[in-house]
Amino acid sequence: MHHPVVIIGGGPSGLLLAQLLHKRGIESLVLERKTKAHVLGRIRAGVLEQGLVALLEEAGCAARLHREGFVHDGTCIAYGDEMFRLDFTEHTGTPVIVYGQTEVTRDLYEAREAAGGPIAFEVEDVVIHGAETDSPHVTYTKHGESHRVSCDFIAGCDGFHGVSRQTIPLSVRREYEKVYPFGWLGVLSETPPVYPELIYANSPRGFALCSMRNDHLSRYYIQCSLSDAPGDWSDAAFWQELKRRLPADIAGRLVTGPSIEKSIAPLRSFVTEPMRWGRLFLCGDAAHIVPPTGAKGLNTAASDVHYLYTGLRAFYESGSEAGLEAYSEKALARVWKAERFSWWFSSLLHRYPDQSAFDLKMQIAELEFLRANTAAQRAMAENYVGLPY
Ligand code: FAS
Ligand code: PHB
Repeated sequence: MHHPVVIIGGGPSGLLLAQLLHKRGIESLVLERKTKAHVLGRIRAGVLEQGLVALLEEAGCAARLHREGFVHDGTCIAYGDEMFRLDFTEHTGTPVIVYGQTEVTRDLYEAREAAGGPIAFEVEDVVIHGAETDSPHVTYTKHGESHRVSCDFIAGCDGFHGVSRQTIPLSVRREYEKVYPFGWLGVLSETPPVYPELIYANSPRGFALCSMRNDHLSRYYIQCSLSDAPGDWSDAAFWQELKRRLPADIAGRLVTGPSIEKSIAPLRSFVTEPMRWGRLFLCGDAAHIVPPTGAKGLNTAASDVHYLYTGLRAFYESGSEAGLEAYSEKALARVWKAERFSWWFSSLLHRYPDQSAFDLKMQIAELEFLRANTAAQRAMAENYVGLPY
């Protein structure tokens, strides 16, 4: 069997690339390790940059997003009982859209199925062969049956724990990592959001984030110990701790309720270079991870997809390999800026175990400077709404 492009991973990166290619008549095969239900059951990102929205529009998958997504012109930052608003649209002319990654993925699956694009679920033992040659192929098993697919290119969209990055020889790969000494305990609850915009909070007890999915579905996070497990936190304990990390007037209006999802995500910054090896191209979490503080994970996966889609389209439509040759350098240039912003915003809002009294004073001084300085607010807004592709 032959497919022009084999896409390993049926998460948002893989599905978005598959749909964009399909719209240009470039067919692909998507290989996904899990079931569709499992992929859709993961609760992850919630904020979309305009660049990702534009790609979803180009893919023909943005109708529900525009119907149900929330346009947010700004966000709030709280510290102690203080809170100020940072206006994205005032500083950049651009808002963000709050619409869950689960829904993005659902819309992409719906488009893939409508287009009749092949997806193999529950695949196992995926192996990439000959990536450094002009005739690579991929083998995998499904329900005990072996498969071999030849292709022109392979897109490694299989996330941090996938096989694609591992296919690039260690002698070629350079990896950069920072592991944060805490995680995020996230709760999804069928309750109205506590505030019409997101609230990022730096409190003496640690970070907290108030987000949402719609008027009746809220998403909250609190910084927690890496030794915590979701089962260690009752709903009552979570709500009590969240309230203690928010300004009193916000805490007083929090509507609590049973959690319908509760999970802990470790925080790390990670980048692998290069993002290409021969005919293998890494996209999204397969190549890089950011702490979710800056809402850059999904959105940086989107810019990778944009660069790879553009390169593949030029190859198939005009025989030009320029876009593919430039892919890794171009994608990494934006990845590193997202890594920096995510690291900076995480450093500003979280409490670190080894933080000195001086370090704390620096955090508060930076928050006060951001609150008062237009240039600082503009810089943050430009990063948050998404730097140019
Ligand atoms: P994904 O990991 O989403 O998808 C990869 C897919 O490949 C998966 O479906 C996996 O099953 C499949 N796969 C893996 N190995 C395979 C193999 N060998 N063969 C076939 N398939 C294979 N980002 C934000 O912006 N905000 C957030 O709040 C946020 N929260 C997060 C919480 C958690 C717990 C995690 C892990 C990530 C979070 N992220 C967040 C980042 C997240 O949204 C990612 O950036 C986004 O899912 C990236 O999409 P993909 O690159 O498609 O990777
Ligand atoms: C979310 O709604 O899940 C979310 C929003 C903003 C972030 C991280 C997560 O920075």
